[in-house]
Amino acid sequence: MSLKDWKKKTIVYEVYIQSFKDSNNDGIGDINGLESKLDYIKELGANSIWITPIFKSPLVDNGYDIEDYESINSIYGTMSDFEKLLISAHKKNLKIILDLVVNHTSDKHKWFLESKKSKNNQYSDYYIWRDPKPDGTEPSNLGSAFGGSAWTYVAERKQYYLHLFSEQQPDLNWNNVKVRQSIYHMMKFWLDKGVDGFRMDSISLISKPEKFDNVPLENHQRYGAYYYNISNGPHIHEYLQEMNSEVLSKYNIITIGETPHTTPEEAKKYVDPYRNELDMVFQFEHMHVDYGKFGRYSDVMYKLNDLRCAMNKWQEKLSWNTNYLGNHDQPRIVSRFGNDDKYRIKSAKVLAMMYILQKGTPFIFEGEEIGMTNLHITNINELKDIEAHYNYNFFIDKQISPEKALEMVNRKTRDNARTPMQWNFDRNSGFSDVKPWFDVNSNYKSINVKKDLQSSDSIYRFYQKLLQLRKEDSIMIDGEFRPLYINDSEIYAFIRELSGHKKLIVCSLCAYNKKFEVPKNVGNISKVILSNYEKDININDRTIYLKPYEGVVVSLD
Ligand code: ISL
Ligand code: CA
Repeated sequence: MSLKDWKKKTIVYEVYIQSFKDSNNDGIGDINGLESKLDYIKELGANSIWITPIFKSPLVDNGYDIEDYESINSIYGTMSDFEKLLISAHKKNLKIILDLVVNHTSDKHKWFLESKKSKNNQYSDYYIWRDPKPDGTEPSNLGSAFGGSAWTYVAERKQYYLHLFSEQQPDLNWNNVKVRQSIYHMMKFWLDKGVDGFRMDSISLISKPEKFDNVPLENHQRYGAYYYNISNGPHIHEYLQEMNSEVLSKYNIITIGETPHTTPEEAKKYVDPYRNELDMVFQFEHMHVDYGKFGRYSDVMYKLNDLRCAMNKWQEKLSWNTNYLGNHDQPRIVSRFGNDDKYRIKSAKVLAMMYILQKGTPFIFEGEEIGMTNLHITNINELKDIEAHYNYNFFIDKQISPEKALEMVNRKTRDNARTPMQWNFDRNSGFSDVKPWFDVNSNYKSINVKKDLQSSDSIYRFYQKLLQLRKEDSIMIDGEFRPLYINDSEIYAFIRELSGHKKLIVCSLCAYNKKFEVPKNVGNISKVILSNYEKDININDRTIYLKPYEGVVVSLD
C-alpha cells in the first residue's frame, strides 16, 4: 500500500488568511476575500488550499493561539461564510485543508480558564502543570520558542504551566484521555462539514516527557531550546495512531504533520502507511542552512551545497516528501535563496523549478508565485511578530548595535512573509481600500499579480507551466529522484526517472555563466521541455551553457 493517487497529485497553495484579500475593507484579509480569489489559485495550477488558522483567537500569535476551536474568528467572517467557501471550492475541485493547532490553546480558551483555577476541577489536568522547585523557581530551565522561560507561574494553583511558545499559548496535556477525546470530537466537527484535510501544527511536540530535567544551554542563553527532549516524545506515535483509528481513517482526507526537529528515521514512522499515522510531514532541515551563532536570526548567507545536501538527504530517505522553500514562518524565498534585485524574476523561476520538480507534494506560499520579496524596515516598530521583538531586544542586551540588530531581525523575521498580497497597482496593492493590518511592501507597483497576468513570461506564468508539467508528466509524480553534480556550489541538478524514461533538471543559482556537462552514463539530451530563458537556450551536444539563474528541464534518452 502506498500513498493514494489523488494525494500524490495534490498541489497545495498556502493562504495566510489575514494577508490574502480583504473583502469588507476593514484592513484584514478574510474568508470572503479568499473565496473571491479561488479562480486565481485554480488557474495557477494548485488543487488544494491550506488556510492558516481562522478560528476564534485573541491573535497573540496571529491565530495560532486558539480560544474556541469550533467558531470562526469574526474578523475573518462567519461560519456560513466558511461553509460557502467550502462549497465554492469543491465546485471548482479545490480541496480545503485547515490548520489544526492542538499542541496548545490560547490562555483565553475556556479549558485553560478553568484549569488555572484549581487542582481539582474538570479541566485541572488539561494542561501541563508542575510544582515550583523548592526555591520557588521554574520546574526546569526549558525556554519557549519566542523567548524567555517555557514556564509561567499561576498564583491560584501555586504551580507553573508549560508553554513551548508564548505565555498565552499553554501546552495541552495529551496524556489526558479527555483532552484527546475533546480534540478528536472537534476534528470530526470540521471533517463532517466536508473539510479535506489538516496541516497539523507542531504535531511532533505534543507528547511531553514525564519529568522535565534541566537541558543544556547554548550560546550563553539563559534558557534551553524549547524542543530539547520534547520533539517526538514518548507517546507521539501512540497518540497519532489513536487519532488515525478514531478520526482520520474514517474520512478520505489528507494529513500533513508539521514536525520540526525530526530526523528522517523518525519521520518514516509518521508516514509509514502500515503504521496508520499521517500522510506526509514537513521537515525543517533545509530551513536551517543559514542558521549561525544566534540560531535562526544569525546574519548568515546559505551555501547551495548545504541546501542541496539537506534536500537530497530527505529525497533519498523518504519515499514521499513535502517540497517547500517558504511558508508564513520563513523569509521570502527569492530574497533568501535567490536574488531579489537584478535577477529577481529569473531566480524566482529557477527556485520554483528546483523544488517543485522534486519528488513529493509541492507547497507554494502566497505571493511566491509573483516573486514577492522581504521587507526593508528602518525601525523595529514596523514589525508585529512577537518573535522578532524578542530577538531584537535580546541582541541589544548582548551589546549588538541597533543597526546590526535590526538587520539581523529584518533578514529572518516571519513578518517578511506576512505582508499583504500584492494584487495590483492601486492603493494598498488592491488588497484593501483602507490601511491594512500590516503595511503593504513598498515595492508593490513593480511586483503585483495584475502585472504578472499581463505578461506571458512572468513568474506567475512560469509557475503555471511548471505545475502543468508536474500534473501531466507521470515522471514528475512517480519518477525516482536521482541526484547529480552533488559537489557543485552553484548548480542544483537531478534526474527524475520512471520505467526507463528520464528527465533532467538543471538549475543554476548564481549570477554568472556556468557550464553543465551531462554525464555520459546518464544519457543524451533529446528534447528541451522547459526553461526560464524561453527560446534563448544554448545547448551543444552534452553541454548546457547556463546563463545567470538559468534553469532547464530536458528529456534524456
Ligand atoms: O523553523 C521552525 C523549526 O525549525 C519553526 O518555525 C517551527 O516551524 C515553528 O516554531 C512551529 O510553527 C508553528 O507553530 C507556532 C506558530 O507560531 C507558527 O506560525 C506555526 O507555523 C505556534 O503555533
Ligand atoms: Ca476583512
